[in-house]
Amino acid sequence: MNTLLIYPAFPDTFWSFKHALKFIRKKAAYPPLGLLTIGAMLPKEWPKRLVDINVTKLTEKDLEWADYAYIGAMVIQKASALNTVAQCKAAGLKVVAGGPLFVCEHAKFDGVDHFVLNEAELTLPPFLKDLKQGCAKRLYTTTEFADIKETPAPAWGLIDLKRYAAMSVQFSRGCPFNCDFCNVTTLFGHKPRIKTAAQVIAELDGLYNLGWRGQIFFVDDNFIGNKKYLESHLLPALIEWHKDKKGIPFNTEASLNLADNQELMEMMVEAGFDGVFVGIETPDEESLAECNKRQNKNRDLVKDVKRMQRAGLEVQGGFIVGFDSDTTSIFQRQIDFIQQSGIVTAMVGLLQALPGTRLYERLKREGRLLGHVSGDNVDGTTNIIPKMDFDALYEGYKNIMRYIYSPRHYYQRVKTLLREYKAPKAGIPMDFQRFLALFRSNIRLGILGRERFQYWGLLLWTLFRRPQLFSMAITLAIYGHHFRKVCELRIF
Ligand code: B12
Repeated sequence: MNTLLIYPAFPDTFWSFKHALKFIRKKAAYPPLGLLTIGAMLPKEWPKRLVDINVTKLTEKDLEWADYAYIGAMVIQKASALNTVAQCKAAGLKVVAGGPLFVCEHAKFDGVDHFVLNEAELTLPPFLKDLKQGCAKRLYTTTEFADIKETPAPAWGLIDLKRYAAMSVQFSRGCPFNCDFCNVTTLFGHKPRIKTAAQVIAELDGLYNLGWRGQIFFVDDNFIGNKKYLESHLLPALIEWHKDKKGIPFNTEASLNLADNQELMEMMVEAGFDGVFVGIETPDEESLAECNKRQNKNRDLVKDVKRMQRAGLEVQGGFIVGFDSDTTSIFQRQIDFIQQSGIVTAMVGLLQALPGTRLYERLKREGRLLGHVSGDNVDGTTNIIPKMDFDALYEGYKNIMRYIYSPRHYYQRVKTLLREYKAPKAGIPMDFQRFLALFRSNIRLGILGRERFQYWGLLLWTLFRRPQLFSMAITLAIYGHHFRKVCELRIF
C-alpha cells in the first residue's frame, strides 16, 4: 500500500511568513504536524512519502507511485486542497481526508473516498480495520476526545527539516476558558489533555537527533491550561533538557493570566521559552464581557504584557474589532494599546463567527450571519452583520492596519519592546543563517525598502542600547516587511 501524505498550499497570509522566509532561504514556517502524526499512526510496513506543497511540488511520479493519498488541511488551504483532491482522483488514487478543513466542510469535497475526521487517535483505527476487511465507510467521526498520552511521536523522517523555519511539538490540547468566538473548546474540549513530560522530551530528542537546531513552537491551544503538571513535571524536564543545548528557543500560545504568575514565567524562560502568543482581543471592558473573555477583564492589560516582556517573553497578540459593544472610538484605542504595549506582531481581525461557537449560535438566532468564513482572520472579511455600519468598521479596521504596520509606527513598537524585553541568558546567537538574513535585509530593507531610515535607525539604536538583542531586531524588521506586504496584498 504505497501511501502519499499531502499537505496543500497556504495562500500568502499574515501567518504564512512568506515574505520573511525568503531572507533565510526557507520554504515554509512550520511543518505539517497533523500529517506527520498520521504518518506515525499508519502501519509501519506501508511505504510512505510526504509531499508538503508549501516546500515541494506534487509530481506525476509521486501520483503514479501511490495507491492512497492522505490529505490534511485547515480551512485556509481549501483552494489548494480542492485542487489536490482533483489531481489525485485524476491519477486514479483513493483519497482519505482529515484535519480541521474537512471536519468543518467535508460536504464540499465530492472526490474524497473516506473522511477520517476529528482526532485521528480515535477515528483512524476503525477506518484502518474496515479498510483491511474491505468494508471501509465514507465517514468516520467522533464526539469523544482522545487521550494524547497514546499519541505517537510525529514521523519526522518523512520531511526535510532544513526547509522549515521552525519545528512544532504539541504538549496539550484544549483550553479551560470559554471565549464565545473561539472554536477551540468545540474542537478540542474544555479540559486540557496533556502528554507526559517523557513523551515531550522524546519528541524533542527526536528532533535534536535529526540535527534540528532552531525554534520549536509548542502548538498548544493554551500552554498553561494545566499549570500544576507544567510546574511540577514538564518545565523541570525542559529545563534539564535545555541545559546542554543551545540555539533551540521555544515559543507557544497561552492565556493572559500567565502574567499573574511570576514564578511560572521565570520557569518558562529558564526552560527556553522566549515568546508567547496571547489572545488579548480588546482593551474594551464591555466587549470583553460580551465575548466572555473573563480572564482578560478588570486588569491593566498593558502592564500585564510588559510583565511578560520583562520576564523574557516576547508577547504576540491577537486583537478583534467588530464586537456589538464597539463604537468608532475602538479603532484609536486598539492602536494606542498596541503601540504602548510594544506588541510587534499584532494579529488584528474583524470578529468572525465560526461554526460550533456560542457566537455563531447567537448570531444565527439573530439572523446576522452571512455566507461563509474565509478561514483567514487577518483579511478584513467577516461572515457577520455587525452592529456598527460595515463600511465604518472596515475603514476603521484598515486604518488600524495601515497605522500599526507603517514603517514609522512599526519600528517605534519594536523599540518599545526591545526597551522592555529581558534578553535570554544564553544570548541570541548570530549564526550563519542570521548573518545571511542581515546581509539580505541590509539590501532589501536598508537600501531598497521604504523603511530604510527606520531600519538603519533601529540597527544603530539596538547596537548602542540593547546590543544583545541585535539579532532579534533584524528578525523583527524582516517580519515587518512581511506584514506590510500581506496588508498591501490582502487588506488595502
Ligand atoms: C500550530 C497552528 C498554527 C501554526 C502553523 C500550522 C502549520 N503547520 O502550518 C500557525 C501559527 C502558522 C497557524 C496559523 C493559522 N491557523 Co492555526 N493552528 C495551529 C494549532 C494551534 C495547532 C495545529 C497542530 O499542529 N496541531 C497538532 C496536530 C497533531 O493536530 P492536528 O493538526 O489537528 O491533527 C490531528 C487531527 O486534525 C487529524 N488530522 C490532521 N490531518 C489529518 C490528515 C488525515 C488524512 C487524517 C486522517 C487526519 C488528520 O489527526 C491529527 C491527530 O489527531 C491549531 C489548533 C489545534 N489545537 O490543532 C490551530 C488551527 C489549526 N489554526 C487555525 C487557523 C484558523 C489558523 C489561521 C487561519 C488563523 C489566522 N490568523 O488567520 C492561520 C493560517 C495559517 C497560514 N499559514 O496562513 C484553526 C483551523 C480551523 C479550521 N477549521 O481550519 C485551528 C484549528 C485553530 C482554531 N481555533 O480553530 N496555525
